[in-house]
Amino acid sequence: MFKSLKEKLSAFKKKIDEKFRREVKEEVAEAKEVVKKEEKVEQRRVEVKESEKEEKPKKVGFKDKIVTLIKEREIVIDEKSVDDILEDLEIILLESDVALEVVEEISRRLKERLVGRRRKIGERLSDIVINELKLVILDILDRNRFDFDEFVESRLKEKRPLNVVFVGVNGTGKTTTIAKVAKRLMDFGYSVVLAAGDTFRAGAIEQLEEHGRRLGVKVIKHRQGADPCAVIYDAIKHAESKGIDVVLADTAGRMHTKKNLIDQLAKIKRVTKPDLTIFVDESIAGNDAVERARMFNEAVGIDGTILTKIDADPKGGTAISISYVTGKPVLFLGTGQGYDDLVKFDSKWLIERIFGEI
Ligand SMILES: Nc1nc2c(ncn2[C@@H]2O[C@H](COP(=O)(O)OP(=O)(O)OP(=O)(O)O)[C@@H](O)[C@H]2O)c(=O)[nH]1
Ligand SMILES: [Mg+2]
Repeated sequence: MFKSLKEKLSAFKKKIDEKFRREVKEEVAEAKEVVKKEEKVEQRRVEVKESEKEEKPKKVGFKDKIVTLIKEREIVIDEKSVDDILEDLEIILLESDVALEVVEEISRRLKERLVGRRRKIGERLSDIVINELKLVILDILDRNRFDFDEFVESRLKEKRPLNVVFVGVNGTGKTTTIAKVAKRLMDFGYSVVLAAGDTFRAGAIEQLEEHGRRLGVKVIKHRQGADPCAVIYDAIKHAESKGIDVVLADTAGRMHTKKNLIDQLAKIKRVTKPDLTIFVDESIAGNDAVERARMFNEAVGIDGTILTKIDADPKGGTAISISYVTGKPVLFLGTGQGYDDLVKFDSKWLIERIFGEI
């Protein structure tokens, strides 16, 4: 997970350290000069005092003096150093599929936090930069907080089934994610029914039925080619009559550029009035996924995103960017093909995965 981003950040940190080592050497040389001058002055004082037969003052060692002087010395982080650092960082972030507007935001905020900041000479500049970077990204990730579990719990107090519709382009993991979410809800004690709303792709209904069979969940289906609105509507009626808590509705994958297919989604929303419309996309798609999320949100309106295939993503930029760009929260991350490979979105978890070994 995020292998290439981690490697790049490690190299970035090393580069700052090298620059910092040169700086420290210069500082140490300067400190030595200062101490030497002091020593000379003191030597003269001692000679005078000795001639006056006074008690000889206790002498502090040359080395101790340098250590103290260096430790107490502070350096102000200047704009030029920050600009150099940010130039490298921006390239890394862009190469890692962080969306341009997010790169700019990270850079701007980091600059604000670093320029003019004082650091003790013993403090590593690279540690300061990485720590501040973590805080900035954490803040960006936390902009659109949403707790799926709390939402489900509070909405179910209304005593009608919760309707959750999953949308997105082809092959990104919608159907698998529906099965994972179903499993998770059942683990929490809720009852679930699945709606086979992908009536378009051959084999899609059977695929959902197979998940239903494995998980022990009922699937409401019509034949291939039927109106998905009718399928989802039926699933809601079924849930109402049987007292089932949650309807999870599959839909056919569609490109955000196909107007007639996007219009069909708008119709599904109008007719079935979902409590949540969740956009599913794969982390490995990078800026494409972010762009698709933006366009689905503009065209049909989404309440949040689930990013799949995080386990196979070396870059991480999609996860960093998608919520900022859409203004909608990330609800879950898909971390594998198994039913339990679903992690509730947690900014700290993500930061730990990105920066853990750096
Ligand atoms: N590694 C990994 N693979 C995943 C993840 N989620 C889904 N997949 C795999 O992605 C492939 C496509 O998943 P589907 O659930 O069929 O995707 P879909 O969006 O429903 O596809 P269409 O119905 O064709 O639009 C399958 O092989 C899944 O096992 C994930 O989090 N990690
Ligand atoms: Mg599917």
